[in-house]
Amino acid sequence: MAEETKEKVVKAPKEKKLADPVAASMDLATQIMIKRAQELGVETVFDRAESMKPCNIGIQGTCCKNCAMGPCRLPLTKSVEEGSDERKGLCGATANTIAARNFARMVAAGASAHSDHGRGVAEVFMSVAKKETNDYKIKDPQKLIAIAPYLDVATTVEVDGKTVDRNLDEIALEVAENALNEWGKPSGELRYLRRAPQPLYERWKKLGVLPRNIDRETVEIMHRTHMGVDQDYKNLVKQCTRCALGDGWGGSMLATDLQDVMFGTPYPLQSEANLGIMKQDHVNIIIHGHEPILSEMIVAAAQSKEMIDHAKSVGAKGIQLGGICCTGNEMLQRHGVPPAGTFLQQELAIITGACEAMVVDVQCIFQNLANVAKCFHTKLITTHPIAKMEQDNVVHIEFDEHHAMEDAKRIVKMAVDNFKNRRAEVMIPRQKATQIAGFGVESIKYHLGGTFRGDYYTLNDNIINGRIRGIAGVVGCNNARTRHNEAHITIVKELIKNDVIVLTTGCNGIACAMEGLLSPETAAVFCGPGLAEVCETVGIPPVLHLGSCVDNSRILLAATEVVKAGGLGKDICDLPAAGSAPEWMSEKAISIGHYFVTSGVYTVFGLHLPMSGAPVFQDYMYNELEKIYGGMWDCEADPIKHAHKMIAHIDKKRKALGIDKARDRVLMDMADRQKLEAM
Ligand code: BF8
Repeated sequence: MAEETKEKVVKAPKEKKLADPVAASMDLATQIMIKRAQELGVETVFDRAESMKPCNIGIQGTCCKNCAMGPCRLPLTKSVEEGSDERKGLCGATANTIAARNFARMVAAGASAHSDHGRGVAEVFMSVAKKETNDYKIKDPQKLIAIAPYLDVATTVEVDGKTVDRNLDEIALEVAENALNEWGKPSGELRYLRRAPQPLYERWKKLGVLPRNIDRETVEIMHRTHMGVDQDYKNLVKQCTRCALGDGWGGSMLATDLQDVMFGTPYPLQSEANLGIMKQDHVNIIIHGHEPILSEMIVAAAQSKEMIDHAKSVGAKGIQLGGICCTGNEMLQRHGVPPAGTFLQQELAIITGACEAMVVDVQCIFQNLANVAKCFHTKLITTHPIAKMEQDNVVHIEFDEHHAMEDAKRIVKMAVDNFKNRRAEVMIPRQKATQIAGFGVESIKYHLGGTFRGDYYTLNDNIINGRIRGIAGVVGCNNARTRHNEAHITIVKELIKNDVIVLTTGCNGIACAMEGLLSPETAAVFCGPGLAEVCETVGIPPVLHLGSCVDNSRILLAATEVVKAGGLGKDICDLPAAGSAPEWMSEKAISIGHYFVTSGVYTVFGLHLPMSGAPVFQDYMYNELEKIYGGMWDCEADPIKHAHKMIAHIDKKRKALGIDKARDRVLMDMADRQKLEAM
């Protein structure tokens, strides 16, 4: 090629496509900030989603890169669709094996993220039990006593023939030891599995899928998916089950419980949500990530007189904290700190020009935050030894439970000192909504329980009489491949319109809050008549926010309580219930989905699932699993169809329970009633 032509090629870069703000998000604040970013020439995930398209074979789940003879790519072909599948990798691996291996590795990564978070919490809890730290304490001794028996820790002792309460410090130490053991004990099975309904536990036992310890199951997935090991997709799925159950009923559940013991069990409180929570005249600190070990201390430091006085001394009116992702949910449910947005809004919080510091720990953190922060005065602070960033404008302040308050104050002070350095014109969108959050197994018991007839009696009674058609768990991420929040909101609205009560966590919870669906007033506007009546009587929103993604364990336990309260079958798979992750993107969502499915829940994901390239494997996941576990996977990108698949499943379960007639009565309109009266 002539030199001149070469020059031309280099000098003519393709113009970058920009996102259309309205097509990218249904949320007005987000649209405003995408536009603002584009005016300032700051690139965001929404723009990148325009210029880079996903790999068509990866999406199908049939690209194998587990050895250096590959990557071997096995896209769907016409002959496969016609029933003849000759596709093989170099080693002979079939599309089913490849898709199952890829799926298994996603489960392992997702379960590891939740469970390593849980381990970190358990380690801090051990420091508390050993009294090695003054910064963290046991805030909820009642919860400690409630969970101790599930970890085989006695709460009473016999003294002189009398039963007396055991010393709380002793209980804490033993709980810490037994909890930490769950990650690596050499024999036995996870203790928390016995919290599941008895028939479910027995089914897992019979199938040989009881997790032995949390870490072992992820290591075994990595072994089995190594080149030349497990080549039977059904056997791989079995190991996925062990690993995912070790997440839901293990690492995640332990994280939730020990966080509640140390930081307090959430109870309903009022707050707000969306970027409009940031304040022009305040020092704004955004905490992003997942572990409340960090955010608990930052909340305490930011509320200290010392730091508030310091903020005033630099000309600010105070300190405004806001959360992104699940740290946002953790701070919300225990302190009422408002989330500034979901996963897809993380860059936008900095683009307001009013973010003095963004403090991050682990999971769901864009590396591009560093590039965005460079365009503003924002200090981007990493805090976790396992999650650093390579860019040189990122500050690393390692957070350690032994001097947690000192670290937190250092971080808050850095943010306050940065207030005077604001460069760009501040532009905070006004949009924010009021929300009631902080629900959990305990508070549902309080609001929807009955004193005399069983803990979840009122809830069960209203499901049986048909005012509430069923229960949906709608959870999970945003994904830049689909319009931000649209599927979340459409599905949730369709469910409550059809009298299905929704339990939410993660970014779905934040999306619902931003849209105003987490307020009791919503019931009259969006719910069907039965659900509206219950919500108005009890004074709850139709969408109950149960916290972060590790708190999906609260949904498992809430479902177990519903089973225990009676009248709706003997197992989770008997309940008129379904799960959904409308805009999933994370490997954690796959682990969550699989522990829901294998706990008996029909679970529908939005967008696509990486198994469409292996139809036999996909059929096993979508259809055969129901015969084994009572729950199965499904995928539906259209949000209305997605909601109606869930409702159809709920109706199927109502019919099997013989309560479908009750539902018919509730659905009678005025004309039907008049007809009855005339008879
Ligand atoms: O763990 S919902 S985008 S923030 S992964 Fe991440 Fe998904 Fe949000 Fe919380 Ni969960």
